[in-house]
Amino acid sequence: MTVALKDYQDCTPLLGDRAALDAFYAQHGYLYLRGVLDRRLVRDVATQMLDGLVALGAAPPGSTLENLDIASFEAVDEIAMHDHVRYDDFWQHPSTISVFEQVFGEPVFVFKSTTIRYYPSQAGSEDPSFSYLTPLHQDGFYIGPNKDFRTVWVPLLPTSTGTGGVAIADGSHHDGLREHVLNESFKRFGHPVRGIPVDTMGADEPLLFSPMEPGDLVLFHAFTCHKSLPNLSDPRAMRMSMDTRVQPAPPRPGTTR
Ligand SMILES: O=C(O)CCC(=O)C(=O)O
Repeated sequence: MTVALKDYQDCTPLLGDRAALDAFYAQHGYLYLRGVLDRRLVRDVATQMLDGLVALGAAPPGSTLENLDIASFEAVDEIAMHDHVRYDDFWQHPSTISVFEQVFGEPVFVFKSTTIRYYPSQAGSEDPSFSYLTPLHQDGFYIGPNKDFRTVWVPLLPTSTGTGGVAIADGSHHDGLREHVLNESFKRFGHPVRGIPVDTMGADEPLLFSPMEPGDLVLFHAFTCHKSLPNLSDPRAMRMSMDTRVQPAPPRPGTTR
């Protein structure tokens, strides 16, 4: 039985209202902003990902963003894909930085590391594999030492409950770092990863998910619990997204903030 998840709350109307934006983030541990990124730039990254999948033989030549499909995520050389997708041009673009600075209210530093995700539908698959997805976890468990970064998650193609994406546990950042236990169902570079046992979550921390469009973003706290939702779309559609981490920029030498 699939349980319908509640929607993310749209925080776009709060942009420009510093106190309201900060209050929502402090209470919920995330912000969902719609249509704030330059869609042309997002499409450029999507096209680079498409071109990479074609160049590596995962998708047939002539594939378009509208009909793209691949047989398997795991069969694609993820390291080689990073040579095709110029995500830093996107993250460092003045229009993208300006959105981050509105959210943080100060200059930002964008991490040099990005995860790129190109997940085909596994609807009807006889032997579906979801081990490359993420279990429920906090990025602050994996990344440090500082915990003032926020994860920024961006769809490159429209997402839906079918294609999946990232589900966020509302308000789950409040209790700090949680225990993560080894979970053999999920692997990264062949090794099992740690996750938060789902039954430890509170009733007041519901999982949220909303369909997203290119140009939207969802951003969340280092301690916000979240997990992948699988791509089971039917009709088949690719899930293409990327995520990085952003934090306040360190003050320049000789200056204070
Ligand atoms: O995109 C996903 O499937 C999961 C994202 C995630 O776990 C993360 O950004 O840490």
